[in-house]
Amino acid sequence: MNRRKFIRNTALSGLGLTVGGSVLAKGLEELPVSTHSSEFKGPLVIATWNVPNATAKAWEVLEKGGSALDAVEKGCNVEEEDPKNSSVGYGGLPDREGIVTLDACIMDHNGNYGSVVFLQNIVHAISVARKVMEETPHVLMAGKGAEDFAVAQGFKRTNLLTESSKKAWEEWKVTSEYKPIINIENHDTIGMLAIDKDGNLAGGCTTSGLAYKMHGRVGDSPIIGSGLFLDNEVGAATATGLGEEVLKTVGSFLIVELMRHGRTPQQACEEAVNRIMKKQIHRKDFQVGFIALNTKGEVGAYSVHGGFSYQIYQNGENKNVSPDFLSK
Ligand code: SD4
Repeated sequence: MNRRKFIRNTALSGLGLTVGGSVLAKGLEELPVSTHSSEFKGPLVIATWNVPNATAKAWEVLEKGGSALDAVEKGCNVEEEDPKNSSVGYGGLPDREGIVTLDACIMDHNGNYGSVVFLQNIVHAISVARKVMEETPHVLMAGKGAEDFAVAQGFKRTNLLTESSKKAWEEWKVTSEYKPIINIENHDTIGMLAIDKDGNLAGGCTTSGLAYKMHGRVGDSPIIGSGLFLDNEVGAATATGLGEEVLKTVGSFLIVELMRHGRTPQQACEEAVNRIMKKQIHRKDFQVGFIALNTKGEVGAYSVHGGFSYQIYQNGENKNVSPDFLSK
């Protein structure tokens, strides 16, 4: 039994959740690695927005034969520590009280998931989410508890509010007008999906959420099925944009299920955007964008408005693509 399984078994017993040694042990066995056909276009990584440094980092892992899970974590870490990315990690724009709160999640090919919401003072939220997944019996931790857990796991406390985010917030306070930003050019919430040489999928999503949100607000990004979902037998999807709309339609789960029923990643992304906009015919002032990947390594992307882009690193080439969109 490895350390992770040991900790998890111990913790589950502590919670009185042991359901009989053999059943539990069996339930925690790794699932078989998926096989893939000659049509396979991987390994590859895709990410929301114009994030060449993040996909390059993820590709470095994939190229050496590393796992999709390590690739998405390392790739997302690049944006989390970049003070110029004002939607993620260090330098992320704060809420209306001037406090930076982070949401992040990660998912592996066995369907394991870990998430942190309303996390403060820790740069690498996605790495804390991975620790939740691998070192605890839980899947989602919030706020102060998540922060204390991160510190106990060796993460350093850091003030995430940079001078430039503070200045932007102070300027915003002059009007305090709250309206969703359509696109933050070049950088935004990072949702990343990867498939490794073994055909295994992983995904991660990390964000400081909507700028000037209400204190305590949590978006779609850390919520399984909304900001991120994958099924190793089908594919993966992730979202960016106005989280409330993605949450209401469970967008990423919807895309994976549509792919399960035969849609291409592109068709599935389009249907998810259409599903949102069908209920929002009078409201076109917000952006939502999805990207998706299937087990063959085919990709798709679609958004409500133009201006959305995604980054893809495949066959040694790192490029930014502007996908089609609904509102023309
Ligand atoms: C949220 N979906 O918190 C995130 C924000 C985002 O592009 O993706 N912005 O609602």
